[in-house]
Amino acid sequence: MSSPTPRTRHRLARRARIGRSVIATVAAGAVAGLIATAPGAAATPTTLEAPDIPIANVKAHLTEFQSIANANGGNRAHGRPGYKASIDYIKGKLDAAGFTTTVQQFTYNGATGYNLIADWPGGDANQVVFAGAHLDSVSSGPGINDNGSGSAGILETALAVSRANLKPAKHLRFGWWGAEELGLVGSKHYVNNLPSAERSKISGYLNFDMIGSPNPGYFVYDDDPEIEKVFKDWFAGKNVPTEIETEGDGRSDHASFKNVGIRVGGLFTGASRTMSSAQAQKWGGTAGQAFDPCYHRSCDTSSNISDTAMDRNSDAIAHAIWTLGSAGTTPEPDSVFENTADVSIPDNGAAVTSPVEVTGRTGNAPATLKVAVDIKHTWRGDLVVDLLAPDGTAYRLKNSSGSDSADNVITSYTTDASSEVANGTWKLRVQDVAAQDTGHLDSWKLSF
Ligand code: DTR
Ligand code: CA
Ligand code: ZN
Ligand code: ZN
Repeated sequence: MSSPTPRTRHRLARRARIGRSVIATVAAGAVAGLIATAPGAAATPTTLEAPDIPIANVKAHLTEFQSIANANGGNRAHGRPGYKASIDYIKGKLDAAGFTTTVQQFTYNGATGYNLIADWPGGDANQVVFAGAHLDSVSSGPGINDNGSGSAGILETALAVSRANLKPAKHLRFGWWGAEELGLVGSKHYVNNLPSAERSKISGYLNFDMIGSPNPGYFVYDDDPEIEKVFKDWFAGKNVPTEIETEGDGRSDHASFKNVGIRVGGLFTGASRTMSSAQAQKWGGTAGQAFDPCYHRSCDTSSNISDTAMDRNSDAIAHAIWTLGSAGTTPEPDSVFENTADVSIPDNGAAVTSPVEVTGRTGNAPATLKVAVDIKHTWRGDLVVDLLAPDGTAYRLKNSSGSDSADNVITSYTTDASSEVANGTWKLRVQDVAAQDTGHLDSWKLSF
């Protein structure tokens, strides 16, 4: 292959590169691949539409909470039998639906309290989308709106996840808290006992406390802007105006998560404050009346619910779970698998390879697998470059070209590797197919 007079390459003896605490020794094709990974990425961004949450199912849970209160002294308060019966009801539904459930006990005011945590198997364990609601009532009543409504809304959403056999990119977790009415006791206990490494995996906590008020307002927490937007956009799509929840932070369990730096959001339909005439105009409620006139009273029963508000908010919860659970809503840094060891490329000779070991991925490689190469070589037209999948399948990245006399191949390719299992030993194969002009592979990396 005619080529300019090859420059003599005074290549300094390149010591093996020390990269990210692993030393790779230089040898053609027999290199211990260097693995450098950033926190895990998610799978291909897919946001499926959430299903409608059947309001009849939600109401059935509220009816059950009412029955439990009726059978247990009229309430479901911390330390009372009605609370534990509520936990057992929800746990039974979730165990039957395939969730991994955990009951976390704590003691407060001399009584045993319970948190119920339910994990939907699968998804990126490093990105947890968490929906929660307190399950306890005050001792003066059954607490159907406060907070059977939030508890039922996330329960039916969890059951919808199971019915759909959803496989979100991120990991889904649901929580029902004890003793919120006594000072966010259960959720504080959970967060305080969660190692910081586990806290950092929670990409967002969504709180639902009073979402079925009989004279409802539609309030969206104005904490994390991304979570807020997911809710506001959904309501806007339903032509339901929303307002920012202004009853102040600290008023419910999201505060336990926010206080340790976790992004939070949520929905609220109002408590003892009264609806203004402007609000009544936009929401069709009753001006001058409290959003929930039975707040913390014995009349907070299953008739103390707006079915419209309960339905809308349950569907909004499902939308948020489906949306935030998919990839792409909070872009994560790519997982990068890199080998920086130099490999000499014999002039007009045999192909050489350089491996990387991909680990920790689930499923197949993406349809847009990024391959970045850095090859120092005069007259790059001599070179053919392939990506070899763990099963040996070759993906051609670069053909040789007699006319391409420029130096070096420092570029990125994207290839559809979606038919390949992600984990395993991937290789870059480089061959110089023309005499004269030589070079070496400097480094290469795969980004998922
Ligand atoms: N503290 C909640 C009711 C409540 C009052 N303001 C807000 C704001 C946001 C969520 C909930 C609330 C309770 O009594 O459970
Ligand atoms: Ca619905
Ligand atoms: Zn309350
Ligand atoms: Zn509440």
